[in-house]
Amino acid sequence: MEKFLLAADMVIPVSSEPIRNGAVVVEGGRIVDIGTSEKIEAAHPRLPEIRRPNSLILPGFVNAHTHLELSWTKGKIGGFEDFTGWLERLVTLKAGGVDQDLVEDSMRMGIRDAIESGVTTIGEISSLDFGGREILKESGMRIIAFLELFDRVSKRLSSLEFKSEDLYEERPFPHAPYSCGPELLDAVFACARENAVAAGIHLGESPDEVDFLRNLPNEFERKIFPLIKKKSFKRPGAETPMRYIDGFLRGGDIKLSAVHMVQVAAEDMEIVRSADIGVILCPRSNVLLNVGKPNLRQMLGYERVGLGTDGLSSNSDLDFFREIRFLHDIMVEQGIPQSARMAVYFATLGGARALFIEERTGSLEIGKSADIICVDHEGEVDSDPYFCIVSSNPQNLQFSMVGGNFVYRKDSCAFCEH
Ligand code: MCF
Ligand code: FE
Repeated sequence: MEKFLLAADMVIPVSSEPIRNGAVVVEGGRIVDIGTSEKIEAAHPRLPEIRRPNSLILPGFVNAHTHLELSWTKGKIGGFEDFTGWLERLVTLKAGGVDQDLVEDSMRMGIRDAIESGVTTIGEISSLDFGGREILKESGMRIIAFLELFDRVSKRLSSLEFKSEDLYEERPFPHAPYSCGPELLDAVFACARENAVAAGIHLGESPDEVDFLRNLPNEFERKIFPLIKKKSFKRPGAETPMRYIDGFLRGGDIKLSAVHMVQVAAEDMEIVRSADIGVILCPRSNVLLNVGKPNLRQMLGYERVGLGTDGLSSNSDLDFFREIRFLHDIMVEQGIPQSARMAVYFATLGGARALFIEERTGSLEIGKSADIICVDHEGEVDSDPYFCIVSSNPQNLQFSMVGGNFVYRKDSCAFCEH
C-alpha cells in the first residue's frame, strides 16, 4: 500500500493537541498529512482507508532500554537481597553457560511481547559476540542496538564498526561506571566522537554505585569483583554518578543516553540539561532491584526523558502498557501535573528524544516515519485520551506499523508468521 489514510475517533500526535475525529495520511512509509478527518479526506480523496471503531491513533511506543538477549534468565535468578546480590546471581547464571537456541527463542518471545504491547522502537543492549542481532532486524521494528562494552573488550574498540541502516543502528554502550574503568570510558567517548555516534550507559542505579564512585567501601569491590576476577581500578572520586561521567564528557559534543538515573542529586539535573543527556527510566526494574524510584519532580520540564522495561532479568514481563501505568502511578504519587499526558509523552516522544532519534519517530508529524499504533477503547475518549492509553492493555492494540509497514494486526502478528 503506497499511500493510505488512517482514521480514528481520536488522533494523539503527542507533539500537539489531540484531534477529535482525526486522520493521518501515510505515503512511502512517512506521514505526509495529519488533521481532522473532514479536512484530510477532502484534501486526499479516494485513498484506501483504515478505520477501526472506537479507536485512538498515536505514535508507536519507544521501549528505550531492554536486554532481550537476557530473556532466557526469566524466573532463573532466584532470591537476592540487594542490587549487588542480584548482579551476583546474574553473573553466576551467565557463567553457567546457556544454549544458543534457548537464547534466540526467548529473544523472539520478547520481541513478540514488545510488539503486542505497542512498541515500535527498541533500545536493546547487545553483547559484542552475540550472533542473534539478525533476529532484531527480522522483527521489522526500529532498533537501536547498543553494543555492550566491558574493560576486557577495550582492545577491540578501535576495530568496531557501528552499522547504520534505515531501521537499525548500532551504538557503543559501556556497561556502567563500576564495570568500566576510566581508560575504557575515555576510549569509548573518543570513539563515539570520532564516529559521530551517540552512546549509552547504565548510570546512577544503585546506592552502592554512589559509594563506589565516592571511593567508599562498597559491595562491588567486596563481592562482585572477586567473583569475576576483576582487579579494582583507580577512579577520580565524584559525589554523584552524573558528576563522575561529566568528568569524562568534558563538555565535549557527546550524545549520551543515561539509563536508570535513580541516584540523582538536584545539581545533577544542571549537568543533564547543559550536556543535553538523554535520560531513560526503568521504574519497574528499579523497584524490583530495590534501588528506589526515579525522582520525577526533578525532571519536570526536561524533554529528553524516556521509558524502558529493562530485561526479563529485572522485570516480570515486557508489557509496555504496564510499564507506562507503573510510571503514571509514580507520577501521581509524586504530584506530577497531567500525569497521564506526561506518561504517554515519556513512552513516545520523550523516549525518542532520550535516544536522539526524535527527527525520525516518537510523534505524529509530517515528515516523520509512520511508526503508528491504534488502540481501541470502551469508554468516552473525550474526557482524557491520554488516560485511555494509560489504562489500555495489549488486548486493546488493534494494529501497529513501522515505516508504514504493519508489524502487528489484531490476531495476526506479521513477525510471528515468519
Ligand atoms: O539494567 C539492568 C541493571 N543494571 C545493570 N545491568 C543489567 C541490567 N539488566 C541486565 N544487566 C546485565 C548487563 O547487561 O547484567 C550483566 C550485563 O550483561 C551483568 S555483567 C556485569
Ligand atoms: Fe539494563
